[in-house]
Amino acid sequence: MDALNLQIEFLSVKPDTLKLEPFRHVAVIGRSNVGKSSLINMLSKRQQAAYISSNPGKTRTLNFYKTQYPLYLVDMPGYGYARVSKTEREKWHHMIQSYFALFQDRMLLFLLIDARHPVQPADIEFFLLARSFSMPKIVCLTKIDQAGQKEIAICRKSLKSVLAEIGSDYQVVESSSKTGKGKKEILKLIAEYQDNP
Ligand SMILES: Nc1nc2c(ncn2[C@@H]2O[C@H](COP(=O)(O)OP(=O)(O)O)[C@@H](O)[C@H]2O)c(=O)[nH]1
Ligand SMILES: [Mg+2]
Repeated sequence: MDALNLQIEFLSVKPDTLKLEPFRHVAVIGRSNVGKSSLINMLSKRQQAAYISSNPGKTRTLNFYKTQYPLYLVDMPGYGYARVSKTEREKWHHMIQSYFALFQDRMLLFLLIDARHPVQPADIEFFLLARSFSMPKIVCLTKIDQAGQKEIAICRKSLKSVLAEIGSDYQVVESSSKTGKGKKEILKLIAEYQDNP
């Protein structure tokens, strides 16, 4: 598999089970602007498959893409954007919780973290939320092309200590949607997940 063949399926503000076929999900989440849509585009044949927002905090829907496996790739709404009201934040929380609750037994989760910075409080909040759900989880350090070795080391160190503290275990990969770094490895992880009974 050298790329995913993405087909936009539908957008939904709530995980709409009626419209979903019984496929597995690969969900992509992280702070707004961390590079979720860019990563999805990197993995896909059609480079502009996923919508890259010029307006952070705007994507309030779960964006489902059907791939050739078949499998759903899901671009999730970002978190940690400052200019979001409390009500919006609660809605977001509710949507994520119900989506995970419904599909945790057939989902692989990629949590994206910006390699240029240490893990942020909003990421820690998400780690705590995700801890209650059973799906396999992978951290992807993004924007590696723009991060110095020292920054990457600081990011990895803070990640390690947060994960140790909350008792979670995540595999870690690195990516750059600019250079294509991580593309092969991530496609392989997805293929392995799909092949696993
Ligand atoms: N240099 C660099 N820029 C990136 C990378 N990934 C995303 N970006 C940029 O970061 C911004 C936000 O990306 P986007 O994919 O929309 O983030 P999202 O909000 O998480 O979906 C855009 O301007 C992208 O071009 C990367 O790996 N390297
Ligand atoms: Mg996006």
